Amino acid sequence: MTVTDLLTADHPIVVGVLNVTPDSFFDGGRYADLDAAVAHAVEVRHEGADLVDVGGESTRPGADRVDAGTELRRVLPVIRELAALHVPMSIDTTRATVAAAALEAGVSVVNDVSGGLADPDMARVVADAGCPWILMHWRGHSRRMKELAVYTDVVKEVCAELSDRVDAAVAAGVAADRLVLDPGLGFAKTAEHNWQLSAHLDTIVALGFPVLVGTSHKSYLGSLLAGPDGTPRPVEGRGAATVATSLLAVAAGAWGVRVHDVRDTVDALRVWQAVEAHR
Ligand code: PMM
Repeated sequence: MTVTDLLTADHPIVVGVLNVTPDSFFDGGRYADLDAAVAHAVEVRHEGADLVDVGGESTRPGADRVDAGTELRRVLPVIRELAALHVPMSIDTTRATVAAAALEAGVSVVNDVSGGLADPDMARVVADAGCPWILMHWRGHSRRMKELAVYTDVVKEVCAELSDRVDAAVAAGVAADRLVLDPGLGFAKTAEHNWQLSAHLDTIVALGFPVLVGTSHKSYLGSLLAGPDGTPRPVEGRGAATVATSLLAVAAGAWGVRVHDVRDTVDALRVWQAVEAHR
């Protein structure tokens, strides 16, 4: 499947997460070793991931930034090996230099959690490459995320802020049919904001762009599933909730979902597709 086909696919897109970081909240440290990272990406591809999203900087709330050199040293060896194995990839970065090097090394999609806000050069890199650009809703880097979670009407504001990012991307020369929008669940959002956005995902879908949703193992699922003493469900125990939120997102019109548990998500989406085929 070419990248263009990916954006117009007639099945829900599954993006498998590969964080080559020591400190991501779920898979941090697991794939720091090159062989482990490559093996995991090949596995999630076999499980049905349409894209493997390679990231070299943790975006968990409160995380400190790493420099571009560190990010590149983490992601480039993995990207080069996976490109040789023809694994389709996106690069999860907010830096234009990292995106450019990753595109050069073989990724075909840029996943920018800042929606182009963090680096003024990102739009030019994407426009020059002509590649798809996932614009996530974002209000600031991880350190400041919590204080930025203030909304009067979260659905309206996220739609308006995403539309601003679309306008900026198009003004910078990026083709509108290359854009994917993402509400950015967990990024400058409280649990209540995440649930509001999930409940009104159709409003974001109505903006007319493919919509990607990432709920995988995020902390609001841990809060929802807290035990009787209020202790959040640990990250490893949030798999079924991730499948549920991902399935609901697709049923509400999402183009794709970004998950760690690719096999379970693909299975659930196959069930959904079988039912849809009988409507
Ligand atoms: N979430 C994370 C990282 N990158 N990208 C997009 N487009 N959407 C997301 O929701 C998203 C993302 C944080 O999760 P991780 O630490 O498990 O990668």
